[in-house]
Amino acid sequence: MKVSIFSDCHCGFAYGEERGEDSFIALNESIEKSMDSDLILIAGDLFDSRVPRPEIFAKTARILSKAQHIPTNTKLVDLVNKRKEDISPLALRGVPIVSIHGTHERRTKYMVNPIQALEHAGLLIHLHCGTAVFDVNGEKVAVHGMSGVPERYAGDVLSRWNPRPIEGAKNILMIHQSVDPYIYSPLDPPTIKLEDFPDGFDLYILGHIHWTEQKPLKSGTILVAGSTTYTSLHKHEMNAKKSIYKYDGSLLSIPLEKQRNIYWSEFDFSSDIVPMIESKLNSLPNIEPKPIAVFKIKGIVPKEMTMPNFSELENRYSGKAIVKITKKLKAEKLEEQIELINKLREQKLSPEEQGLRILQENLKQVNCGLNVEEMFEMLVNGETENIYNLLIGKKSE
Ligand SMILES: [Mn+2]
Repeated sequence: MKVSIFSDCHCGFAYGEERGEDSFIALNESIEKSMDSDLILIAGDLFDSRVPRPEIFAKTARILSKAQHIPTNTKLVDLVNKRKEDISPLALRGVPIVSIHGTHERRTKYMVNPIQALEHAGLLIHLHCGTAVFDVNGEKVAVHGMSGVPERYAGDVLSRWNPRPIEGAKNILMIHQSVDPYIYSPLDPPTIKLEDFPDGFDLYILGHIHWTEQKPLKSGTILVAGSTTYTSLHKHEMNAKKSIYKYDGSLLSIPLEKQRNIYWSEFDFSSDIVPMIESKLNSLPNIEPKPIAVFKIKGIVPKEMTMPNFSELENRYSGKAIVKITKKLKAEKLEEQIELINKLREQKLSPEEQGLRILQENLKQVNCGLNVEEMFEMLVNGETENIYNLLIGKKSE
């Protein structure tokens, strides 16, 4: 029995930009490297957004469909908290794919998220607080999946679900959350700790975190699956190449060869900062695809010095690398500029996200205790009647 595992492909990330194909190249390589497996597990954030445009959805669907052309002896034999009629027999051809949805794909329960849409299309099996048991040449594998929920509810959802290992099977538990000590964003603190995972599973898979790690946990092993491509860049991601994993009782990591190399440098600001960056850039090998060169600069810019033109530097070397220079610099006249840039960056949020943020702020003030995300989705869909009923307590969520 061989199970392929990967996570956080973020298909559609930076679509139309220089790195716009990277996510699809990574998914394609992940599927191709899974052709000798009996089952494929995806631990959430297959897509980069909740409503991917048709070009992105179709491209992703087409890549996934390749797994259906490879014959296997994998059979679905049992389901817990999942309806058989929701699974198309088409999804059981070839190497079946089981996926949970992640934070980037989450929509309210009244709506179809893109992972559910792929399930409707017969391309995969979607789990949320449910279990699918497979038979592979007489061996049983039970996949237990909890999709991404807002961090503040995650602990409750997990304990209410209370998954139990299936006897006589290899038991794999897959979730997509921050789990202390694996925290994706300190602004969104976790409500699950590693020790809160239920006992008795062979493998615990954690999506959401874009760097990778594995270590013993309880009766088994935890795999922090990491992402298959670079999105926002995190220092921990520099430690290992982007990979998929294969599990047959033990874990094997299979590096993705087509992902970009990444180079990470940190400098303190000084008068010769530009030549320092240039010399680092000049030393990079000329390779395809172009590597990503990240520079983090911190320190204080003396009053008499003008700020070097870093974007000129990024452009000048754009033939050789994708250069990302980020600054944490202090200088009086800079403060205002930085504030403006931050505001501009904020404006890159989609109108939906902007709206959600405003609604969140307003509801925080009235302290009404309603689920903001769900309410916002309903607003977007013009379901004002539902909201009104919720507000006057006529209908429970
Ligand atoms: Mn992610």
